[in-house]
Amino acid sequence: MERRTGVIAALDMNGIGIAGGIEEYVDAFKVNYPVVLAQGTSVIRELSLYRPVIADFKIADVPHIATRIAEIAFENKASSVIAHGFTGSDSVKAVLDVAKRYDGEVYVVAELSSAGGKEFMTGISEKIVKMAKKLGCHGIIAPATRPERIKRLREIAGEMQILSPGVGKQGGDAVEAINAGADFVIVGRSIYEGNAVENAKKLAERLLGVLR
Ligand code: BMP
Repeated sequence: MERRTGVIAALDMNGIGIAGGIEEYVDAFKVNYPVVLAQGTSVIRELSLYRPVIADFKIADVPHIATRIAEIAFENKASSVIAHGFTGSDSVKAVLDVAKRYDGEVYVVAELSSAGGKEFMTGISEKIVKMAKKLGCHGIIAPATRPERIKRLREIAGEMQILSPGVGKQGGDAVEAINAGADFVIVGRSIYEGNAVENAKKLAERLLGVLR
């Protein structure tokens, strides 16, 4: 994904309602189940007119179902999808095969930013990143709440991009995440709660100085 500001806006509650005006400060929009289940897949198409859209369906199913989920995302003009990696390589490869047909990208969750992410996922995330790299995925999702994990996972990820959620409300800091090795931060509530345009602008300006 092309980087300008390093900010990915997570439009979790209201797709189109929030997007207006923030597009110049973000590199992509990320949509998630709450917004797609409530507003329909057309929200992906509409947002894609302004910025690339990451369909965050955290795909975690057997390969033929993973394939179909990815197809629906790309058919609706997503530029990339997020898949889980704990499913194993067959499901991730199925998603990647679909992405290739659409010239799209696949990002794989290494470990969740929430406290529960440490219970199981920290223990397997390095293996997940190795698998994602071997398969030729475009990037991984690593937690801004634990910059030391971003640093460690960066050593394994090599050239893959790191997208890092958990900034703001979850306790992580955008600059710390970038300095630890993330390429982008994924930010939801700290943008869309309050004045979204002002919040996105401030964040983009803050990151300007630290993007490598
Ligand atoms: P917020 O900035 O409001 O905490 O939202 C974070 C966003 O990033 C949500 O869309 C959530 O699904 C996503 N996310 C996360 O918080 N942690 C992860 O490990 C992976 C995610 O995709």
